[in-house]
Amino acid sequence: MERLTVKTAPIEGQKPGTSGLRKKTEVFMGQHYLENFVQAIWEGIGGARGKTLVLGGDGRYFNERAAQVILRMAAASGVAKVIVGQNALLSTPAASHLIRTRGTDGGIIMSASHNPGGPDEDFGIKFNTPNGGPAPEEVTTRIYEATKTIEAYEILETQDLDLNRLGETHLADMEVEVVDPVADYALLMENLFDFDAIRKLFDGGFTMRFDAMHAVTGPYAKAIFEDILGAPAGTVMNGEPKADFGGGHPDPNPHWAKALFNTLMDEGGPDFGAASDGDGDRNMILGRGTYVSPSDSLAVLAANAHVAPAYSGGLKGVARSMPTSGALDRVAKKMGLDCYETPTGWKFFGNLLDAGRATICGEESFGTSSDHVREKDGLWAVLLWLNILAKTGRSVREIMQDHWAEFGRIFYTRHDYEAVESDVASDLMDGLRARFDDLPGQSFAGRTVIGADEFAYDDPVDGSHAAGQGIRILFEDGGRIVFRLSGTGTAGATIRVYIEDATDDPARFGEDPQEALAPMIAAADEVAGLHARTGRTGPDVRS
Ligand code: G16
Repeated sequence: MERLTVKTAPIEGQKPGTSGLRKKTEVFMGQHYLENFVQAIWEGIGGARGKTLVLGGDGRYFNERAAQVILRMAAASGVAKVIVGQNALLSTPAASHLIRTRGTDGGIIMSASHNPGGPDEDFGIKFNTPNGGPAPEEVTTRIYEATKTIEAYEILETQDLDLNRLGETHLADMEVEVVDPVADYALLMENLFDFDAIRKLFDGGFTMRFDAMHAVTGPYAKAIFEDILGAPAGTVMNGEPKADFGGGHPDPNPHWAKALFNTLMDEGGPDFGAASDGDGDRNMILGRGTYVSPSDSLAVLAANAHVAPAYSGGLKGVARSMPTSGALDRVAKKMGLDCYETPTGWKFFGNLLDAGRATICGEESFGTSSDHVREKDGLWAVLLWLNILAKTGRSVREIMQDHWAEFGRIFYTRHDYEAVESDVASDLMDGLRARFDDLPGQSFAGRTVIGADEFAYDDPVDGSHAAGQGIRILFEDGGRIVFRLSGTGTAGATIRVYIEDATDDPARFGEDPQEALAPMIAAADEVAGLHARTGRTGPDVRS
């Protein structure tokens, strides 16, 4: 085994986005691309020597090859030990859990999350810190700086390791432990929730369909729902992880999980439906004839978490990303809980969770979780819903009706305009910025603006400041439109338009959100010139 120092040069564009570095797979497979970024991670975390790291990914195309390269680079740079999921698989929440329980120095997760996979699709890498959470901006900035000055990287020249064989082995002086990716995580879930109550629910004939979207959650879902909780075989659909996610887009929303969505909208469909994304950190919740928006799901989970053993003592506080609806705030107010508003990106919740200021966090982008890990956790959300259904004996539809009756309803939708030319997207944002002072008092589609600004966040724990986190336009009567450019896309720019409007009128609770929000949707187009500027007649994805 020879240790090589390979000369390289900086490659442009290795700046981590909302969640690590995401690029086209062919870019990642280009000469030195992966190696440069991994070497920059070592620099960004103060060197790799002597560290213990976790490694795993969502199984997309290039996952195992990348793992072999990372292992050889880790060994060459003096890493003491790597704990790697079998066949280089680990869901993001399972990786976060391993990083924490094994007391490691962090981990590398290979995933582009909900983005499609394959040679012509996307790949990604992110570093998580010893608390199990995505690296904060201070660390990703150091990594990015290192990509701009890199001159060489270290790597071992040796054969691939057999990552299918569980147990310990060595790569030069580095210990490699190949672990079952599911076991520790399943145990964690069993400790958080009332599995007996959920088992009884399934014994009583309760029906569920979980769409793993041919992504990493399949083996976790089969083990937990079918083997441990006794749901019938077939409860998990698309449970076989595939390198290209079966040609699909592993994004659990009504658009990309359409087959599941349609099954649940049928009055003869199952009682409960859920889906997860490429790396298992997102979730979509459905009941028969009922779609639960992620913002509502977060609010329902916060309001009812006490039925699960792990949260029976109450919550320390809650948090949501800024574009997420105010449904959570209403719950927090009534329950006397602190409610934090953070920028988009799970990394911003880390300090609040570590400091014990929040127990449950969530985002409109189908992410919810608690302080049991430092990532969002798709199966956690599904299991908490199951625990609530089991304990209350109510259906998903009834739970939503009860919730709105108690807290009022906030209609919510997100419209995404994908692969817009970057210049067009930034002009649109700049155009709005230039009008912050003029907008208040003006009316759009019959709704009057009362305020406009750009969200910035001061972390209450470490005082760090994050500016430019989304443009907010507030309307009278509680309506809000947020414009933001996605930080996870890999082609052009994605303009996200988040639209919400509140009602306390019970006669309106049953309305379809797209219809209820029609005036606000029109206002969003009018105020930003969305269609005129982008040349589109509507969004690519509505969720
Ligand atoms: C990541 C982040 C989330 C964020 C989402 C969308 O999720 O972890 O916090 O909400 O991206 O970000 P953007 O709006 O910038 O595209 P995931 O599931 O892709 O890792």
